[in-house]
Amino acid sequence: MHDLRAISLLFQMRADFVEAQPFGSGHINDTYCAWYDQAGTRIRYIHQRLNDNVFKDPIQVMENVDRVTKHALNRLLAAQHPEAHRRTLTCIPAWDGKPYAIDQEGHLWRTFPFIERARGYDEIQSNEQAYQAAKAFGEFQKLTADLTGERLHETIPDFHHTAKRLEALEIAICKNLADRAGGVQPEIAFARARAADCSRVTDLIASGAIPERVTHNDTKLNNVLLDESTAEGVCVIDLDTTMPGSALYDFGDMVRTAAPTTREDEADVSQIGVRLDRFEALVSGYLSAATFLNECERSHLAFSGKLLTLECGIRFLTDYLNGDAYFKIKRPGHNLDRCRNQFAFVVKLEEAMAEMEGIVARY
Ligand code: ADP
Ligand code: GN1
Ligand code: MG
Repeated sequence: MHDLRAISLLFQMRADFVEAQPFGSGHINDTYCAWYDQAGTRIRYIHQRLNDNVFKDPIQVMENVDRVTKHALNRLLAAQHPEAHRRTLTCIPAWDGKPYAIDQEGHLWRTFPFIERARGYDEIQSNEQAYQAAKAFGEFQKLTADLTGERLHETIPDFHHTAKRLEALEIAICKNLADRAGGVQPEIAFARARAADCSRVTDLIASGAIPERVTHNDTKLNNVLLDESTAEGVCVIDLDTTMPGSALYDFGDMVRTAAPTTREDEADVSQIGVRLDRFEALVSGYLSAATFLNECERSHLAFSGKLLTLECGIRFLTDYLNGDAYFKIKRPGHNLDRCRNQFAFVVKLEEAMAEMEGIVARY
């Protein structure tokens, strides 16, 4: 727990700090919800310490976030949206006017108004949620498509280069830093057997068949806040990886997180299956907004779910072998449970692939 009162003083809050608690279930940043007293009314903000082990250049991350959020707000204000400030993150400036502040230890913090009457879900509850989440991420891609100016920074180079993720796994196996490789031979074999899948999308991008687009790149279900009463997608959050990528990375990660029957760390893999009704809701919601996709992208939507799940499983396995240095864990073996869960879901997706492709073809 950091000293949030001290952090709050770094920003132009215009309200009095009351208290703060750790918040949310993100795997990367340190997130706090802080209550303030603003002239007698309680309001809350999110304070976040960016993970600078994951993001090697935090200021570049904030340059991207600032550009994207200002662009979104300008669009909403131009359209006279009655809830413009609820529909996008907005960075509260620090005293020097920058959208972030650096603490005494040199770590970067940012502050966002808390998006009220909305929430993110670690586990999906309805097809309507899947539809709305996918529509919101599709609309986000539409919004970022007309960002003007320089190319966004690549905040994590090769983030979704799945073949390079497999190479990183091979390096982790060789180094065997935590002496765990002996216990995960079936998982290693599982990943290696799918090497050809790993390079499929990057090859299509290299050949020009699939265009580079500005994408979110971390479209897990809890990175979009849905309205508590209507389920409408209110605000896309966690913009740290918004950068050039492929639409397939975004759709694939929605499938990974919104189409399984369990959450991503369920250890009982016999519980895991594909909800085809959820998948259909994702396709329908996403395509209602992402009207810009080309034929090659459309024909890989079903495959993208398998690819992103495989990639995430490879990343969890790599982190397990490296001694849990990247993802936050809540119990010993957590990354291995996550890896086994993802690989079990890959198997289920492989079994359902023809049906999923049939669903996409119907839209
Ligand atoms: P991480 O990269 O660690 O996943 P996120 O930016 O996704 O960090 O934030 C973690 C969680 O905090 C989110 O899943 C969401 O529940 C919550 N959260 C983040 N920003 C806001 C906000 N502006 N309003 C309400 N909740 C938020
Ligand atoms: C991380 O930050 P969060 O928890 O939304 C990770 C994603 C993974 C996801 C797996 C920057 O997402 O890439 O898919 O965990 N984010 C980063 O749950 O690595
Ligand atoms: Mg997140």
